[in-house]
Amino acid sequence: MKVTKAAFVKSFAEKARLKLPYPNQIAFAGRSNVGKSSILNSLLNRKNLAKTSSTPGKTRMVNLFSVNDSLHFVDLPGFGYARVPKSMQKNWKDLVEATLIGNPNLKGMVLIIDARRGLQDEELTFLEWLKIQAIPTLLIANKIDKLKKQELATQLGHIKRTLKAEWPDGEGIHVIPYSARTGAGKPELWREILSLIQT
Ligand SMILES: Nc1nc2c(ncn2[C@@H]2O[C@H](COP(=O)(O)OP(=O)(O)OP(=O)(O)O)[C@@H](O)[C@H]2O)c(=O)[nH]1
Ligand SMILES: [Mg+2]
Repeated sequence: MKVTKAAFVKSFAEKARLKLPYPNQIAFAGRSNVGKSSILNSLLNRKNLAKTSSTPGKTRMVNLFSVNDSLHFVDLPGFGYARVPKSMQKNWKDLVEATLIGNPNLKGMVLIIDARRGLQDEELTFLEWLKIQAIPTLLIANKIDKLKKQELATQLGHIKRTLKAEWPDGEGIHVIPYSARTGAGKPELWREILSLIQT
C-alpha cells in the first residue's frame, strides 16, 4: 500500500464522543508497550505520528488517524498495565467497548502481542470477546528483531497451538510475525488490512 497522506485526526477520551463517523476503521490493541503506536508509524512510514514511549501506558486515549483520505487507524490505549489503578482498567474497558461495539465503520482489529511473551490470559479473554462481537481479528507477534530465528519458530509454534486449543474448530486467526523496528511483516499486514477493508 502506498501511503501518500497520513494525518492525526483527533483524540477521544469520553464514551459520548465515540460514535465515530469515520469510514473504514482498523483498530490497534494490545497490552501497554507491545508497540501499537510503533506499528502504526511503521505502516504509515512516519517516525512519530503516533506517539511512542518506553514508558508503558503512554497512550491513554483513543487516537484516530486518517490514511490516504480513505481509511482510518484507531490507536487504542494499552491494556493490562499493572500500575494502572482498577478504576483506570474499568475506564479502558468502557472506552474500548464504546469505540468498538455497534460501530458499523469498524472493519477489523489488529491485536498485537510481544513475540517473546506470547498469548497471555488478557489476550485470550480479549480474543474471546472479539469473537463474540464478530470483529475480524489479525494477531501480530511484534518485536521479532529481539528473537533468534529458532526462538521465533518456537514462539510462533506456541502461539498457534494456543489458538488451536482455544478455538479447535475455528477458521483460525491469522498470525503475522512483525518488527516495527525493521519493517518485517509490513507487506503482509498491509495486505491483510486491505482485505479486511474490502470485505
Ligand atoms: N526492538 C523493538 N522495539 C520495539 C518494536 N516496536 C516497538 N518497540 C519499542 O517498544 C516501546 C513501546 O513502543 P510503543 O509503540 O510506544 O508501544 P505502545 O503499545 O503504543 O505503548 P502504549 O501506548 O504505552 O500502550 C518503544 O520503546 C518502542 O521503540 C519492535 O518491533 N522492536
Ligand atoms: Mg501507544
